[in-house]
Amino acid sequence: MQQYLDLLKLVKAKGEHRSNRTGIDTISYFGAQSRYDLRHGFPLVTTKKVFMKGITHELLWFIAGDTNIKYLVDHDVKIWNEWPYEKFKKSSDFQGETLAEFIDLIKTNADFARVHGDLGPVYGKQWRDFGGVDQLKKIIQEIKTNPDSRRLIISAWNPPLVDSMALPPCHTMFQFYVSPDHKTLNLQLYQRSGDLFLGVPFNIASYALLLAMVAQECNLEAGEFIHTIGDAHIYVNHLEQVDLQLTREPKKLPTLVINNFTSIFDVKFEDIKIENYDSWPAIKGEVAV
Ligand code: THF
Repeated sequence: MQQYLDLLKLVKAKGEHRSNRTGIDTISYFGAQSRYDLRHGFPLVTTKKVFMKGITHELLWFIAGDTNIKYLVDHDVKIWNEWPYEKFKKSSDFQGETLAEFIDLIKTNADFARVHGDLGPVYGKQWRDFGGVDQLKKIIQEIKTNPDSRRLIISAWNPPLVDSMALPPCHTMFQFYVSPDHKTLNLQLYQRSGDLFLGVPFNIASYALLLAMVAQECNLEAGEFIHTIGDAHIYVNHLEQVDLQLTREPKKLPTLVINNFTSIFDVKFEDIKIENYDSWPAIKGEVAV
């Protein structure tokens, strides 16, 4: 995964210091593109340990059309916890609960989870029901029947609904491209904003897994994942972690194995395996909310 290290280096070298809504400044570079060929291995960052379990659950949660963090919480995936908690703190039900107490309520109280665990019409909703359109089903059908199409697009950016989402989508739209010989499937993502240290390793692995699953669904080989990022940034409180990563030599990429595949719509978590993942140790970093 030299490409990921090159991206970190590019932003450090050419980025500009910029402020934003979170209060933690970034070094930002506008308009970056990286390419990952799945035929060379599964693109899971090796210069720190990446939590693939969380990535897999999150993707299955998107595909299911779910927007409530309860599924993630029940599977001990914490990456979305802060956003509903921020919403809850502003609600009339808030009585000074800590984040841990809030998450415990989501786990144990179904009514509470229904009301306070929802993120609004985020990714899952838009992929499966964008104003009544099941984009994922429709595009898979198009790939199968009209592979030369240049309209194989799925958008999570729904302007009338953006303000009712807990967080407007970062990965806003993606497009598939089938090779001229109709053998290989490629995917390009346009991500409006990318937190290079925390989010981007998740995003790369997530879309690579999505590409692999859609390819399998369509009887195609998974080719390139092309990652285009608008505001590609490093939070200033992640600079030390980034420098540590840049001292580490990338390791050989792992391989993805999906067992018992029948359809992308009923893949089980247990059937998705990353084999031979050899990584450097984890590196902690605070998420800006
Ligand atoms: N907001 C910010 N500031 N950064 C993001 O990456 C981000 N996301 C999603 C929505 N808003 C964001 C949430 N995705 C982690 C990883 C992905 C996230 C949020 C947080 C994270 O903290 N990862 C740690 C710990 C993982 C764990 O063990 O729980 C890590 O070390 O990877 C981008 O989509």
